Amino acid sequence: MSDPRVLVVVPTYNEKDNLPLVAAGVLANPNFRLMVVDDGSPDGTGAVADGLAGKYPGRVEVMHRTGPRGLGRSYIDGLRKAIADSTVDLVCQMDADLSHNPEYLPALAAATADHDVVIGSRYLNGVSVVNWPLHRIFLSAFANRYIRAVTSLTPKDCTSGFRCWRREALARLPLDRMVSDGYAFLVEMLFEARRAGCRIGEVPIIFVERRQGQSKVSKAVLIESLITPWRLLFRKSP
Ligand SMILES: Nc1nc2c(ncn2[C@@H]2O[C@H](COP(=O)(O)OP(=O)(O)OP(=O)(O)O)[C@@H](O)[C@H]2O)c(=O)[nH]1
Ligand SMILES: [Mg+2]
Repeated sequence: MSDPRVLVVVPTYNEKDNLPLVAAGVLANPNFRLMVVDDGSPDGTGAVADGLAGKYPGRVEVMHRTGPRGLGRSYIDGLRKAIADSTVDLVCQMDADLSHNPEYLPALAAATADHDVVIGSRYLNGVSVVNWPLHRIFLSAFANRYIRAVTSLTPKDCTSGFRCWRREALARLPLDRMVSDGYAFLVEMLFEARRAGCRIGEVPIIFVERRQGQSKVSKAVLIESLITPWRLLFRKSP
């Protein structure tokens, strides 16, 4: 695929200061477009996204969600729309808090030449995470070992939200039966990707902890990520 057309889907909740920087990084690549999926952020991120749509005509679309918020829900809505867009070859997903440097996007996109989904991975060469307290590194490293042990998924970083999919591979996932909403949603996507026969690859990234804005990691999300691998394992194929 020479010069693939790429749509980058970014879920946002209270990221008004980070989003313009992410947009500039994404749109520095000529064939890239951005879809912001905002969950009615109280800090006005939705309006900032609308402003970016005006600043970059035809290259930024904004989905304003209402009703219950959630990372998984937002991804399902955004990715459905991306899958239906036949002008798109590759669909990327990434966080809006600058932990995922947009400069890695071309490398992720290039690696889809021989993979259906490519993960921007923190754990390929040891641990490449900047500014995380030690307990957070242990938690994430443990979570990944646990997930791989239970599900026998092979990627080193199953909870990374930085990914690039071939659109037609993404279209094979049964998004309508996905059940989880936090990080677990990301694991569930990989689980279903493997089941759908997708070739999963990884490229190394350096992950930098957010500098602005607040973390949304809750106890409920952590508990969900402990339970979900087992749920997936015992879920029958369609
Ligand atoms: N639409 C939407 N986006 C969300 C929601 N929760 C988090 N996000 C976004 O999802 C991405 C990842 O969330 P983060 O809060 O950064 O999660 P994290 O990286 O585990 O935690 P931090 O340590 O705070 O960075 C960011 O772009 C958030 O703005 C939500 O409920 N709805
Ligand atoms: Mg983050």
